[in-house]
Amino acid sequence: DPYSTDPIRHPALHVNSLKPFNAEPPAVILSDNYITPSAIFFKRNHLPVPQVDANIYRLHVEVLPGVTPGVTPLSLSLDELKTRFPKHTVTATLQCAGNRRSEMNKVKPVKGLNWGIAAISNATWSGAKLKDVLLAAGYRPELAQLACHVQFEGMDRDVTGTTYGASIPLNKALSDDGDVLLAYQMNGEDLPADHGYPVRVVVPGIVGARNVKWLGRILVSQEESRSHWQQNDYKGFSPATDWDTVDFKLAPAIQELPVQSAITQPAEGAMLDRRANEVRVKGYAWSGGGREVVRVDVSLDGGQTWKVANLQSGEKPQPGRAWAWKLWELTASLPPGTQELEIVCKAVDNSYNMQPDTVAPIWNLRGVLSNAWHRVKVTVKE
Ligand code: MTE
Ligand code: MO
Repeated sequence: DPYSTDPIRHPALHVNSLKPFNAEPPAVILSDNYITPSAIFFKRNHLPVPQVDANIYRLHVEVLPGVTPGVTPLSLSLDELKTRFPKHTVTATLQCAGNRRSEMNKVKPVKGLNWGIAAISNATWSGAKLKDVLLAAGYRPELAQLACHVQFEGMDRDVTGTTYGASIPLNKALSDDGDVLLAYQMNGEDLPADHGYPVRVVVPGIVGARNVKWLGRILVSQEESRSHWQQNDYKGFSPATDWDTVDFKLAPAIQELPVQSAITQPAEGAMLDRRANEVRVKGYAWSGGGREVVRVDVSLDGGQTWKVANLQSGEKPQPGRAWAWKLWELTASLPPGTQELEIVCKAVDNSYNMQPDTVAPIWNLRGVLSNAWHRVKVTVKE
């Protein structure tokens, strides 16, 4: 059993799949902490967790091999990665493209893990800047004509020996404001096995799938990663596209994610006590590409009337670098005479992107990019 060496996990996690291990924390506890404790941070593995010996670990970096004669591939030990490059720390939210897939599944069945609203978490990551490592590996601005992408290869393998892989645009990797890290720490400690020990890529503002764990190799190239997950998965399609007509070549790989928010408290089906007179609604909001969430609207009547939620005040992010989620809350008086409330939330980012009101128009066969208004039905007990 290739999974027999997988690490032990926190018992509170809701498991979507055991082998490979995929799990999310209970939604009600997700908003208890701005920084998600690593033990309950959602876990999304496609393959068995590889056992990596940090003492013999090497990170291989190649810039346009075959195109740039004279540039020798760089090979770094973990220690060299830690000591040769300045250490940077970034707080960034990771979200799986399949977060909230279960809501799409209710409209019409989709293929994929049936994630609830908690395939998203927020952590503090520390490591070397990818840009610094690429420069050390021989990248020079003159090569910008030839190179377009940075590919990442994981050390996790399927039965045929194929590794997990993904790529991002080279611009994102080279941008001083892109904050792409080769992270060796999560929340101030060594990366846990499930999160990519000893090194993972953290690409703030970009879909989880490109944040490659157990990083073994980096390749600056003319092409995107040839991996299944870059080419034939993690792409969005029209609701009209089905498995008979889908052509994965026609859609771009998901990179920046759209604006998102969800209600973590109260839970679906909760019973509220009329005598309490009020209801406290909590949740998270986030947008991709470093766009900052500037407002969250909450409705108690299915979207007919709205109130503005309080966004947790934190450090003001620099423009274009809002990598972390915002937790929000609203305490509202219970409307008189109603036994059932439909609580709804929707977020707005600083490009005034907003979430669509319903799921059906954004439904897609793979169940990705599920970001419709989040709706929670609760009852009021007299
Ligand atoms: N990297 C490797 N090597 N193998 C994987 O299976 N899964 C990806 C990404 N990086 C994956 C990977 C996906 S789809 C997501 S959403 C994130 O890791 C999840 O990161 P986490 O498990 O740290 O939450
Ligand atoms: Mo994912």
